[in-house]
Amino acid sequence: MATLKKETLLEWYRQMYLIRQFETRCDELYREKKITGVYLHLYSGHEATGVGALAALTPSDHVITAYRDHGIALARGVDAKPIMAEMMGKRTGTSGGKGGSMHLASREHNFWGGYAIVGGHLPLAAGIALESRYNGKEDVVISFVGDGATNNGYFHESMNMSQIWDLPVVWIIENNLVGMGTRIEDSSGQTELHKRAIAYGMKDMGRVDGQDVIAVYNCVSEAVAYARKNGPVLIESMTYRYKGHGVSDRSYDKRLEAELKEWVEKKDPIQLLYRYLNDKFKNVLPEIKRLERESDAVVAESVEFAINSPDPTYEDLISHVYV
Ligand SMILES: Cc1ncc(C[n+]2csc(CCOP(=O)(O)OP(=O)(O)O)c2C)c(N)n1
Repeated sequence: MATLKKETLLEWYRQMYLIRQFETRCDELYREKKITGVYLHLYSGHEATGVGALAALTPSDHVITAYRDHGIALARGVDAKPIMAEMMGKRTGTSGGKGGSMHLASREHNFWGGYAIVGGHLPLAAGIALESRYNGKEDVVISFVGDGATNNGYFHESMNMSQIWDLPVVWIIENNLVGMGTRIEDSSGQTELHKRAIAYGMKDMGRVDGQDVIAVYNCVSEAVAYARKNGPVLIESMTYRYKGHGVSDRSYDKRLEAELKEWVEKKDPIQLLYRYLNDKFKNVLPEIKRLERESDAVVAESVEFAINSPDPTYEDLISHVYV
């Protein structure tokens, strides 16, 4: 395994810190009713999975995910300003303000969303990979999927088709142990979700510590290289959701407080990388602090931009729609 440069690790730290700050600010803006809508799903706690995985891709590869998509968009390099504007339903948002937080997307970044229907994006991931394979391209698709989606039909159909057609997809299950309020052991007979690969004859990459950005990067890099040449693989990234299912879900299950505390105190992905950087490199702290200040400014500017952006017009409302 190649040794990772200090600059690379600092860049990952910057991205993870930016995502955390962005999500924390979104939470506040929702309470202030500047971001509206029924749901807003925060990525806090999951940062190392998104950042480590996307670091294994090239710009021409593809990314798709479900509704917990803000962190994925940021890790893919989408500018924070149009993301925040989309949260507020503004015209300058990534989807012209018509999608909201669950429907971020950027063609320029080969980032295809952002989907609200659980598992609904999985056939799309297979379709994007089919285009790549059919046209003799080398591009790979990373498709994130929640543990709660692994028992629905979209999941089974997409896994199966991707294997039959040797499609270049890296399926990454983000196992945060719960789908809304249902624990994985109450919804799955087999709780080691990576083992689903066996049923499809697919390469099973096993479990990875989803809080360790380096471990995620190493695992996904190997998976991407395999998928580019051979076909699909399945990875299960073990992670944890720090907030309720969505920000309107304030009733965090009290029974989970001890579990949450344990993950935050012992396995926080940002703290783990912070400690690693400080142990490994001399005098890295000023650089870390500079990145934190810059990221704080990026978030503040994105809020400013979004607040001062115009609402969509009536013409916007009736454009880009089929019917
Ligand atoms: C087809 C469908 N069924 C049910 C829902 C309601 N729903 C939204 S999120 C969710 C739980 C999904 O959990 P998981 O896939 O583990 O993702 P996480 O929220 O943990 O990121 C459910 C049941 C939905 N949006 N779509």
